[in-house]
Amino acid sequence: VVSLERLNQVGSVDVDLGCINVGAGATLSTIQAAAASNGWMFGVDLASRESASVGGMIATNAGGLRVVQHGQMRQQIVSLEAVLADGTILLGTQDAPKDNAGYDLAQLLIGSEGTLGIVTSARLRLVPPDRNAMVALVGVRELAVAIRLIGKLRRAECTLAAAEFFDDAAIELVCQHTGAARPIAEMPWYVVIECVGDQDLIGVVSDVFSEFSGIQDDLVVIGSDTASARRLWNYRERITESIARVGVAHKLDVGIPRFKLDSFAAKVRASISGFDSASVTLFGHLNEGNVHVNVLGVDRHDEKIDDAVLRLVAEFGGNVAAEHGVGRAKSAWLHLSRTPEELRTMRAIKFAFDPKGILNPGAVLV
Ligand code: LAC
Ligand code: ZN
Repeated sequence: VVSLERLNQVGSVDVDLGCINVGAGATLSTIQAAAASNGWMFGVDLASRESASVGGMIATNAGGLRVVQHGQMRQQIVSLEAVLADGTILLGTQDAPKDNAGYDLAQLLIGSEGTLGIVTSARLRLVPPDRNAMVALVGVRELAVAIRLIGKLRRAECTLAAAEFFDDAAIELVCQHTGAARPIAEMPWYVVIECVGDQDLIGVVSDVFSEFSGIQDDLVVIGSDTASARRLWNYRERITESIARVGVAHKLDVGIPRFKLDSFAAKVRASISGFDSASVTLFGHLNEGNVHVNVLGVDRHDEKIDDAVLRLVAEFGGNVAAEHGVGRAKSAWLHLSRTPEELRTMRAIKFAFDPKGILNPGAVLV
């Protein structure tokens, strides 16, 4: 076991270039604070910002709440330092963001879940901070409506910074756990959006909503100051902890073609209702079609439910690991989203980096 916890150095922000060098053990919130105090922002945000380390975020290509605006970890890396299986150190210290000098080894290591090398430090790209922000929570009957809505917001006079969805089971658990009141009448789905920019954001967003026949006025709540925005975000950010209070859930983190989300949700609920005492909560990242299927009430070692959900994902042309990685838990199902040719190529890469198979054995590829 290798712990990188003490590699937690956070370098000074290069204020002109918008970059920062950090050790793999630095936490996301430390990096966010360093960026903010120098007039910059880090482009990735996660609900687990206090505990997530940058090394883990790189190893899993973490996504989180702002992928629609700034992309995943993959898009935030200028260069990496990594140690390979035989002790070789790859020093990617150059500061030339445009770089086609051979294969992109850093991008290959990002998302490889520690199976190709151990990332020890990184030079991160920072982004300009958001100006004004406004948050809205919207109730919709179908996710297809919400997808068309965010398509309009992405073309409006503001920047769509986040678009997160959750079902009624999720909001019910959050209200029970946190004591918060329901923000609007009961609906099949809720979407939290955040828009940023210099404009009159409420005006821009209200115009988009009013042109949009699928959205009723009484199903929209707007948070324009920090406190009300935080209150709306809590309905989304506190889902995971609210589920954990009830029990250990089976968590399937999957990607579904976006206009098939409604039919996927219906099928997955029907499939889970066939398991005694199982209950399901669906939430996730709308613009990426990334659904977190959380199933409670099933023995934690019983993999039948995982198998049923992941096979359904494959039928929908989705992927079995959208942002939490494959690890050991999902490796048996990787073939559902990858062709034999892709798997063969992945095995060849693994063998080239780690012929003895000592790095995170059993993860990703079985
Ligand atoms: C989230 C974590 C579970 O989106 O990925 O809240
Ligand atoms: Zn997520």
